[in-house]
Amino acid sequence: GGVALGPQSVVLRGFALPRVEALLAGVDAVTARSPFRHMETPGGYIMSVALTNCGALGWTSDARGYRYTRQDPLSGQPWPDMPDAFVELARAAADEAGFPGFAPDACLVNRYAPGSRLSLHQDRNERDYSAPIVSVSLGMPAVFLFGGDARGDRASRTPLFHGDVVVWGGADRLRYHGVLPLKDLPHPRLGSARINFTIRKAG
Ligand code: MD3
Ligand code: FE
Repeated sequence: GGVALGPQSVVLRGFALPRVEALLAGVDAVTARSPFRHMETPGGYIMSVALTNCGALGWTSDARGYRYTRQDPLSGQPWPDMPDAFVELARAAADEAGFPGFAPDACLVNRYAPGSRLSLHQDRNERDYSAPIVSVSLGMPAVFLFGGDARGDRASRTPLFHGDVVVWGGADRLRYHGVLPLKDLPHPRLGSARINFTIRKAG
C-alpha cells in the first residue's frame, strides 16, 4: 500500500500516525538515558544533526571513524533497549514492503533543528545489506535526497512528513542519500524539531 521511491524502497505515507504518542514516549525513554548529542566526523566537522541510539548496537562517529558500538561512549553503559513500539512498527512496515521476518538490533535516532542537514552519504557500517532499513519521520517536514550508487549520480527530491515511514532494501540499500537543510516550519506536536529514526539490522 505505499508509493515506490526506487525499485525496492517504498514510502508509506502516514503509516506511523496511529502510533505517534507511543513512539514519542519511546524517544523520551531513550533520551532520558542516552541524550541527543552532536558527534564529530572523521573529517573534523561537528554534525548539525544531533543523534542517539537504542538497541544492542548504536552508530557512532568520532575522529577515528564511523562504527557500531555496544556502549554509549557518553555514559559507558549499553545503549537503551529498543522500545517495543519501534520494533512492532518496523516489523509491520517491513512486512508491508515485502521484507518479512525483519529482526532489527539497532536504531539510530536523529534530531534536526532549523538549518540542520545531512550531506549525501551511504549507510555501509551494517554487516548484512540484505536486511532492509525502516525510517520513521516525526515533526517538521524535510526534503529527502535520493541519489544512485555513485556520489555524482543525480538525486531525486522527496518531501517526508510527520508520520511517514520509508522502507529501503535490496538494490536501493546502498544508494547515496541525504537531507536538505531544514526550513523552520514549526510542527504542532514537536515545535521547531524533526526527529527521524532508522531501525536496522547492524550485527
Ligand atoms: C536509503 N537519515 O540516519 S532516513 C541516516 O532523515 C539517514 O534522518 C535520514 O540517512 C534522515 O543514515 C534519512 C532514510 C534513509 C536511511 C537509510 C538509508 C534512507 C536510506 C539507507 C540506504 C538508502
Ligand atoms: Fe543514511
